[in-house]
Amino acid sequence: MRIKKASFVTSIVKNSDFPGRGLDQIAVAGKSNVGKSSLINCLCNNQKLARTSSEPGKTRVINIFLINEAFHLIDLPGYGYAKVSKAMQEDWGTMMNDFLCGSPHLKHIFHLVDIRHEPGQHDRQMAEWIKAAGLPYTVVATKADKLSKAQRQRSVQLICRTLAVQPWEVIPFSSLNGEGRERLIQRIQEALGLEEETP
Ligand SMILES: Nc1nc2c(ncn2[C@@H]2O[C@H](COP(=O)(O)OP(=O)(O)O)[C@@H](O)[C@H]2O)c(=O)[nH]1
Ligand SMILES: [Mg+2]
Repeated sequence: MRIKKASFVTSIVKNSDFPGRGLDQIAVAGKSNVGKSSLINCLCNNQKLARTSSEPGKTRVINIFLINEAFHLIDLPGYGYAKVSKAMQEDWGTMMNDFLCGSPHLKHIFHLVDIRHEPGQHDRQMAEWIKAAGLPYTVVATKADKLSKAQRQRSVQLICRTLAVQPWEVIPFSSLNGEGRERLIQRIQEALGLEEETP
């Protein structure tokens, strides 16, 4: 599959606010600042599509993008930002669970974690919710460009242990140099049951 066309559709607070024309959905979840918007821009080859920020914690809405007129790519609100109040953290939990359990069109989740850090409490929580909802997922280890090959291997092992996932469920990724991009597109293709394109 090639991503030929990508556009912003809308921002919502609950999935039920978005009829979505019955199109399949692929969602991107992870901590604030982990690189969700950058990943969406990298997949779509459009640096201006999703707004990225060096200041974490800004996105409290679900942003929806339409890809190839065929499916929706969904930028979920980031979590784990220290300055957010307890009430807001709880809102996040409700929002996430509504989303994960309430969308029959949701086909796959990319769960992003920073390759440099051990996944934290919120990451573990998110992983549990995804598994509990029975959704197919891929753990994406972002900012892979920041580590050497050897460091990276150790990090992926730590991520696997902390989130209780298998190494083949983790894809190292860099939005800076595009590493892992093809594998993610492959995952999307499989999740949507699309045919391989003949060149
Ligand atoms: N080196 C590097 N920086 C990245 C990568 N992905 C995101 N960033 C930076 O991390 C910051 C947060 O990225 P953003 O996509 O806004 O994160 P979000 O809050 O999860 O949407 C920005 O300053 C990005 O430039 C990556 O793969 N490599
Ligand atoms: Mg973002």
